[in-house]
Amino acid sequence: MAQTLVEQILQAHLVEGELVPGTEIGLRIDHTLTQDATGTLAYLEFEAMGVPRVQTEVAVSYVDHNLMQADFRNADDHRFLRTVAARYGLYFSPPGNGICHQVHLERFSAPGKTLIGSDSHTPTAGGAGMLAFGAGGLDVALAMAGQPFYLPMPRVLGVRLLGRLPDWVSAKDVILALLGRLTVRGGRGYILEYFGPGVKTLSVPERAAIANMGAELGATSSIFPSDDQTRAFLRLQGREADWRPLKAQGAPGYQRVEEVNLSALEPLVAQPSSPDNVVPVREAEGIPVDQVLIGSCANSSFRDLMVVARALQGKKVHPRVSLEINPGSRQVLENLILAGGLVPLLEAGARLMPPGCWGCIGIGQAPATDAVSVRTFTRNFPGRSGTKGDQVFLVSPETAAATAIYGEITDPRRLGAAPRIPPPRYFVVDGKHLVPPLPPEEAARVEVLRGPNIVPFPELAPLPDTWRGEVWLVTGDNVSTDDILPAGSKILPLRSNLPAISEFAFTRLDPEFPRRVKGRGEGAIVGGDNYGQGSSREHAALAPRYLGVRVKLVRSFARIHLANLINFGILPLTFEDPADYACLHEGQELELPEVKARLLAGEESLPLRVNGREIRVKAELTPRQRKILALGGALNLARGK
Ligand code: MIC
Ligand code: SF4
Repeated sequence: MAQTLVEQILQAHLVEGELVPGTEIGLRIDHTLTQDATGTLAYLEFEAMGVPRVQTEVAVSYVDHNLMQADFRNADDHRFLRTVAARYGLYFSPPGNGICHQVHLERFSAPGKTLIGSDSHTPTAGGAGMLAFGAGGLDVALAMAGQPFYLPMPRVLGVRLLGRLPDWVSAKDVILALLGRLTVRGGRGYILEYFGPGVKTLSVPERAAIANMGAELGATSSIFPSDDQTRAFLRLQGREADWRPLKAQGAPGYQRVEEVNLSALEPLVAQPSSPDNVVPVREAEGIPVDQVLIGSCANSSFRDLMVVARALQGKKVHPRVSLEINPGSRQVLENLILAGGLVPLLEAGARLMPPGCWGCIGIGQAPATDAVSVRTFTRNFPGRSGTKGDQVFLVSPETAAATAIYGEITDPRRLGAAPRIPPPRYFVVDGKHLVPPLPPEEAARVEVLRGPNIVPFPELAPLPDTWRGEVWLVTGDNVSTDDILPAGSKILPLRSNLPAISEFAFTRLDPEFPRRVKGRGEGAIVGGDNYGQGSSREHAALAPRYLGVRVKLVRSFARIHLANLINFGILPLTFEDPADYACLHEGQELELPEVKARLLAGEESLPLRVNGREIRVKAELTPRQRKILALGGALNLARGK
């Protein structure tokens, strides 16, 4: 029978529903991952469920996002995560081990398995044939508790790869080409399945870089077949036993096909301030640059850092430029050193950070005022770097290296012969700093250590029969979760302290928002298309809910944020007539008459009174989601309230 690779894996993990696009399916989850910034809340939620031990084959708690430990709060979070892992049967990856997606790819990825992670770039593991999804922390907590992961059955977009990448063009350029073509909304509702003769020319780390930034397309996931390249990668990792071949069967019916001729690609750049604002590097050449950052879960593999090392060998970084290297993992760093890649980087003038996310999420590395920053990272949403009015360009490691040398955006093809990076003769496999799960009897004796910054999960009130509130904010299109609840070094230490972090909700759009709405009952946010794109942080749902936001009325939602809103009892509504968006203004009185009963009765079209006038809004929700919303949140359902 003809079947896509995606359908095969979904079929093998299906516990509820049918593989009909648009309907809700429930999947058995094999692996989970969390990172520190989303993990603290995820484990508070897991604890609230009262399950004695994680139920998945593999569950890993990574510490990679906020490594600054500027005061006790961050260090308390790390200690909490370490003791929670020991108590509940998880692996723990301590600070310095590396970025969750890179380490998971190296040490745990397994073709054909499912993974959910409380980070939007979890689909990175699709580079090794895993079906991996980004999700809110509560969904990850539920999966750890043995519950299915629910999602709308995606469509499958086949991406046929032809040819072979030319010199100085790399995986990042493939995904930037797709972003330029499809935009940050173009992948919504789809899993991207790569196929065709070009696939075998790409190594697993290259495939992972492409799968990683499928998140920027808004895609549900991305996946590559498992073939000889996958086997070679797992062999290098000492895990060949985890390999199995996997590909689409027969002539599968992709709901849509895009073709990318790798041979015809050239170096590309995403200009400020959206990952889909893509042009050829040659069109941006000559822009003076102050900072070049190399790293992130998209581009910090051994291959990527070696390319930069070889390109910089015997050269010097331009005096205006601060070049900084954030390796993806300890293993990457060790192999870089062994292969002779580190000294050329340091000699050229690069600054080395320990493995981790760092400036990608605004932990240090903020650019100067009006400075141009060129990064191999994933996202360049406005202000995400930590500097207001920032100008962040996203590029491949090759383009970043050329730019660091010339001090202006430079097409790497100017550097002459392209470096060849053969697989290393000696490859260090470093798993010894991953703390394995404790046996159950020992785990039961572990005390979970909480500092004063770790505040228990709040009680969330159920939905009233009729809801009344006010429009508190009207926003535009493509609002990201970085706009809703920013990250950065000031706010990240508050991820386990909801009352404190809620003081920052929407402050990027309106600095007065929290002060203005507090104590005024409940309210609504109005938005445009692709509302809530970007990060999976559930704080972007929970913090507004804490302030009283109960309704979000938008043109369309991004997938993970929509799931998070439902999990925390925020009604996600869309306009029946999109023109009504223009009639909504801050301060208007809203009423959703008998909303609870209507929701529970399955009504898809609801009346909404705006200052007494009635419009119709859509509630496209499954029975499970309606129940959660009526109860005020998914945890209330899980606790059997
Ligand atoms: C991101 O890249 O935006 C993050 C920081 O990794 C987030 C998670 C978070 O906000 O903690 C993500 O991608 O989900
Ligand atoms: Fe970390 Fe950046 Fe990757 Fe998010 S996108 S996981 S912040 S490296």
